[in-house]
Amino acid sequence: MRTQVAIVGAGPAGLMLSHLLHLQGIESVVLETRSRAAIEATLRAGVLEQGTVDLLTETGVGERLAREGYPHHGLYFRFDGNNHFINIFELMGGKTVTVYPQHEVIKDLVKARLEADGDIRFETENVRVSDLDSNMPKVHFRHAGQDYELDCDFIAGCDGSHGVCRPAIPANALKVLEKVYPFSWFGILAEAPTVEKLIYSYHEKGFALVSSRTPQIQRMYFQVDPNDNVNNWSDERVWSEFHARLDGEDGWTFHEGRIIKKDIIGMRSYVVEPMQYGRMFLAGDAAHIVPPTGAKGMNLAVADVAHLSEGLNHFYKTGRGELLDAYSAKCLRRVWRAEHFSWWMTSMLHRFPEDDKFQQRLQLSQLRYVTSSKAAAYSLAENYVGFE
Ligand code: RFL
Ligand code: PHB
Repeated sequence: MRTQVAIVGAGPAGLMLSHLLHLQGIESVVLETRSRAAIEATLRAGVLEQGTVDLLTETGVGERLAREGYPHHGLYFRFDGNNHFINIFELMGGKTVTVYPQHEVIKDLVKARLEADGDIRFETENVRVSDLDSNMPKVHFRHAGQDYELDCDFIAGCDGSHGVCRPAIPANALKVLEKVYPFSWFGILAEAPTVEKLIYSYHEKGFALVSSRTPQIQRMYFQVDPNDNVNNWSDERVWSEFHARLDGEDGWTFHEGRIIKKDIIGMRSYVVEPMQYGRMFLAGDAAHIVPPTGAKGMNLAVADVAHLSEGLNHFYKTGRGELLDAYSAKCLRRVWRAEHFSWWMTSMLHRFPEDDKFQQRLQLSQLRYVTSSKAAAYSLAENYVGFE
């Protein structure tokens, strides 16, 4: 088998890359270990930056997003028992974020690829990459009971944080930079009427977040110990924890409803440098992880593959590799901005085990500053909406 670009992983990075390459007349094959039903049902991100929305729209996969997505004109920070609004839309002159679940983006991209006769192999096994520093790298895999060797010009490692591409790079060719946070997020999905804004809450008992998926499905999180277990949390205990952290003197509260999912999400930052080895390029979570506080992960994945597709297009049009050579450095500038923003949001909003009253006063002072200074709010808004 042969193709121009072999793409490992059908997450937002892999599918969007395949879609962008197709629009430029470049052939690709996407290999995915899970089934179509599984990738279309996995609950992940919710918040899309303006640039992500624009790219999906400009490339013809934004129709349902325009109909079913929820542009959020701002966000609330909740502290001192009150909500404090940051009007992102106004600060950014009309740019904003949109809530549209990641698995809906996946459905739209899979549909677009299959309608264009794109080659996506679901449920592949034993995926392995080789010959990365030659001009003809290979991907080996098993599909529907048969073993294949896929020759290609380039490999895109879009296989997430637990994939096979990054570990195939010799350790001495990569720098790994990592930070693990001393807490996790306990997340729920509940059938309850949602508030139309995101609410990031700081409380002595710890961080909480109110988000949504649809007007009737609420997504909420609160900070827990990283060793905690979903089974420790009955529905009653979950709601009472949300009330303890969210109820305040302003009388604002949220709706309770039937809890349809509970999960615990680890919090870490991780970056590999460079995002390339020979003819293999890493994109998305395969190259970097951010804690979810800044809502950046999927947006970074999409930004990476936009650069990668430009580099590949330039290569096939001109035979020159300078944009591909610049790929890693270009992506890493944005990645580190997002790493910093996510770390900053996380540090401002969570309780750390070593916190003392001094630290808490600093966090509150920062929150008051961000919600009362136009300069500070502007800085937050331009990062939240996506900083180039
Ligand atoms: P993915 O989505 O993990 O996709 C990788 C795909 O590769 C497959 N795979 C393999 N395929 C073939 N061979 C192998 N050996 C393979 N190994 C793995 C996997 O099955 C999978 O289908 O990576 P990608 O494409 O880089 O996308 C990254 C995003 O999924 C991730 O960054 C976001 O979900 C992060 N994130 C958020 N990002 C945002 O931009 N906005 C948000 O609001 C936001 N909220 C979140 C989030 C992530 C969360 N969790 C669960 C970590 C909220 C949460 C709770
Ligand atoms: C979500 O809706 O899942 C979500 C929203 C904002 C974040 C993280 C996750 O910062």
